[in-house]
Amino acid sequence: MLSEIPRIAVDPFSEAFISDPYANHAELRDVGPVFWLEAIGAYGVARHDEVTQVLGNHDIFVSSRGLGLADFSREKPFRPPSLLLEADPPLHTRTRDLMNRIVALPVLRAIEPLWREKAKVLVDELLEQQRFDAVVDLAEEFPMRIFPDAVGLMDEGREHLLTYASIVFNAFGPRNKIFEDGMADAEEATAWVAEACKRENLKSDGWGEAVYQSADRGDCSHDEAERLVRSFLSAGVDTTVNGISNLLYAFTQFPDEWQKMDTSTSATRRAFNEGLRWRSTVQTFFRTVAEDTRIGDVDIKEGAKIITFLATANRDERRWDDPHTFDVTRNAAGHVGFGHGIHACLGQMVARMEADALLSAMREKIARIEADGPAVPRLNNTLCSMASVPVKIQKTGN
Ligand code: OVM
Repeated sequence: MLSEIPRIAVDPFSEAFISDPYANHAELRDVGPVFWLEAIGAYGVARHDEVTQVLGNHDIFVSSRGLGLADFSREKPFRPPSLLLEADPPLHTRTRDLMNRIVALPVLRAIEPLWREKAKVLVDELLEQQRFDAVVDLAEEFPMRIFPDAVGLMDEGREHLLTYASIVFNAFGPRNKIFEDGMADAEEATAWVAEACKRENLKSDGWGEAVYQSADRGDCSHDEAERLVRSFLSAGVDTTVNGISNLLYAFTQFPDEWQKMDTSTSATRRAFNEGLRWRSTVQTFFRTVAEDTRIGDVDIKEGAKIITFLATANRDERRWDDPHTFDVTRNAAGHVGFGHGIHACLGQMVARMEADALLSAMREKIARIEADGPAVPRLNNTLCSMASVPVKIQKTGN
């Protein structure tokens, strides 16, 4: 019964909340297993158990009606829906299988040496300075040096990628000031992305062209291929940029963790996973309730929106020991920073490989990494994003 549901006033898309999301998370977890958010007119789940339950039940908590506050069955989507993110089976099964093959392990293995080489080059450049900005000089720089090339994007205009992604991630929230502020360069960025996804503008050896070759084989239409390439551009850059930014921010907050990580893939992999748990890049995603259901003893009606607080679940003391501590030796497997269930991040192996390459190159040459002034957040309705993380480093061997 509705009256039994805890109702809360917190607005997860207010500037106050987004400027410091972790300050408000305990209330979301503690108020109950499921709650009603007055400010946005949606249900919420913030504990690890309920978040995985909702995400695991994709037939009831559907994606095709949008991953944001808007219900696509009633409101026009902000852009033509993603054929992966904003799709349910059977469409999702077909597009996901196709895209899984494009970023399959053998493909990644083949490209890994190049990424490791590029990571070393970037780290050598950074070592010439003792202080740098871990966001601008590193977290934005590294993915931009490798990912657009892997997709085979045209060279001109790649700077629009970050603008476009921040618009897409803002659009999952309400049309608030954060969204409007991000729309300043929207037209140009959106037009560039539309051009960049066309087959004639993609290089012949990249993942983009590989999607079109799947279409040639009949796995999807050529129009669908264009939209699937758009998914690489939407989800592949800002996510890894902020994943790396947040991880380096974690190291500035827990500087003794750096030495506990060695250059091995098992160590860097663990650290990156723990970084995503401790400070999750994608903070929230919605589902829409496709048929009347229950969570615990709460009745939930068809058509309701429900927001899953992924980042909050990743610090749930019911699931994790000492959850607010960033511990590179922790096994953070089971975190929901990459989501959970059939929609779990398609690019997670790509992201992990980027992080491994970068962390191992850094750890080899850097003995200590510390904050060099206050970090500056960048407000986004969905992403936990950083504008600046100033750091100072000590090289190994001196
Ligand atoms: C897409 C897409 C866009 C944003 C995020 C995302 C986290 C996917 O266009 O498929 O996944």
